[in-house]
Amino acid sequence: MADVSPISTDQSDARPAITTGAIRGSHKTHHTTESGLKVPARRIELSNGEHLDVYDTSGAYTDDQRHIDVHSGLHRARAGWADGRENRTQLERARDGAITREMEFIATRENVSGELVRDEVARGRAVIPANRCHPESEPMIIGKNFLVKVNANIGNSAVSSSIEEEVEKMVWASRWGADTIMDLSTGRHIHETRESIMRNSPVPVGTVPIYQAMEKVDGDPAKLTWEIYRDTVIEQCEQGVDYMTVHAGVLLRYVPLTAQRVTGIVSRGGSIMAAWCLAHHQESFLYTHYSELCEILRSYDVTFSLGDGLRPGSIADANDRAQFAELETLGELTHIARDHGVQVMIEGPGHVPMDKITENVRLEEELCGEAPFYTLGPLATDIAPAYDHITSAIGAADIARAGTAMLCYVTPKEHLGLPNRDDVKTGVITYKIAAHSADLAKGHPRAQERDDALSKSRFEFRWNDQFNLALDPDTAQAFHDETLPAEPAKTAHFCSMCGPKFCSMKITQDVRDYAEKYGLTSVEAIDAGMREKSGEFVEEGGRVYLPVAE
Ligand code: IRN
Ligand code: FE2
Repeated sequence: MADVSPISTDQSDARPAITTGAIRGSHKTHHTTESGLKVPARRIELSNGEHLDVYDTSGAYTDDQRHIDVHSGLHRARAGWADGRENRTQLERARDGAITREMEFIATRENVSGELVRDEVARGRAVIPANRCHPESEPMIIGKNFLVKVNANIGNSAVSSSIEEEVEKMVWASRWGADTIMDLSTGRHIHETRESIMRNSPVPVGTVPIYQAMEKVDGDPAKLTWEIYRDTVIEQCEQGVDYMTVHAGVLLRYVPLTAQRVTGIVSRGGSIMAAWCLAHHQESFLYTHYSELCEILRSYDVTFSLGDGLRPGSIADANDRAQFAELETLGELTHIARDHGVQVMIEGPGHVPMDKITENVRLEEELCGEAPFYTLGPLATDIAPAYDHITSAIGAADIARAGTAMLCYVTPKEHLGLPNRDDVKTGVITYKIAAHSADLAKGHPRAQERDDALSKSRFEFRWNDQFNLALDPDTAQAFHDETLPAEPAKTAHFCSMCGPKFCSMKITQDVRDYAEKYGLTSVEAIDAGMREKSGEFVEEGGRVYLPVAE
């Protein structure tokens, strides 16, 4: 359904601005760390006087009714945090035994100890994507022992959308809970689009630099060179990109392994690198210049997201030789990057039937030294174009439960077109469901608080609280109001689904009231009620079928 958006992009004057406000029923609050850092949270106020604070990714955009000037960008909160340690990455600092400010911030945000954060980063089991040139971002962590994260892809293509629209999509995605966004823009104004996104993004931003390098050679992969690619990477590091997809595992000898596949190579970056290797009959320059690339990323503390250029693009191709051969190479590259002090995560599939999902996590952990896994879905079936946010959320929930640290969302437009703002929201909410379901199943200590609060409000017919605690309060209320729009219905002890007489929750509450009245427990109350009924039954002759009154 279409949203009634509190965000509007005002382009009537020369300076484009984004007007935003709090998500309904909630406001921004801050938790303070030991050394005084302010960590944002979203406080949902309940009608019974209680409140619940939830993880908040929306940045300054929900502080209050605000006008954010797209040109001047967000406050550079993280500037100066490195304290003269600009030459050390989070991984190196963690190995030194230091708890950085980013780690301290994250510990409060995730409700864990700073030492746990440091230890997971030092082992390479978690990453903190935080380029020093992106001081506007709020630190977050990606790792299996933390909350499962969600990435939203945005970006224009050669054929549609403007810079403002992309900034608005970024704001919109983080508003609904995207933990990171990736700018996959191609076409013209790629640098300017990214600059606007970087300066206005409260969440880490990822890119795939090979896309921009391709623009520089007019779309002919054979013309790509290491030098063009390297300069593109440096340009993006300077702008503050926090993590980069690098398809360095697509080796020349792996390309023939895809020949018999149903869908060949479906990765954009993977197909570009395969085309380059075949055209030159040489090993990929990403692979041969990998150490140099590590040094560049290290000097900005940009995190590698080693790309799955040979991921399966169909159920038929899942877990095949090409996919796992590339994964072996990604393992080798992980260890090289870590030796350079660079943080690494590993991208994963794709399209995978549910019985083949766990094997992906097991192998990735084994081959890549437990580097955080970051998967695209996977889609658990191929048969539902237009519903691939759902086919992929099924796989995503399963793979996250098995240990995937971050999920790359899929929108309803997957395989069909470029997502608009509504699709972005649908994709993010769908993936928050998958991620949170995994958090519950993994026994994350605080995950269930929100479920309990919502269920309690549902049982007590506090409708507004139920809406406000929902991942998407606006749609929850709109669906309720479709049938019962009047204000008294917000306190009514029924909804239009079952009506007043058949509401199971209403009946359960009647049972409890009866119990209280007669001083019984609920079980006794049901028992007493039953005996009363059976007494009536016997009194009336014990007949199952009563004669029709004449
Ligand atoms: C995530 C996991 N596997 C792939 N991804 C995302 O797909 C990746 O992070 C990036 O956003 C996009 C790259 O697509 P190609 O170039 O591999 O198709
Ligand atoms: Fe696909």
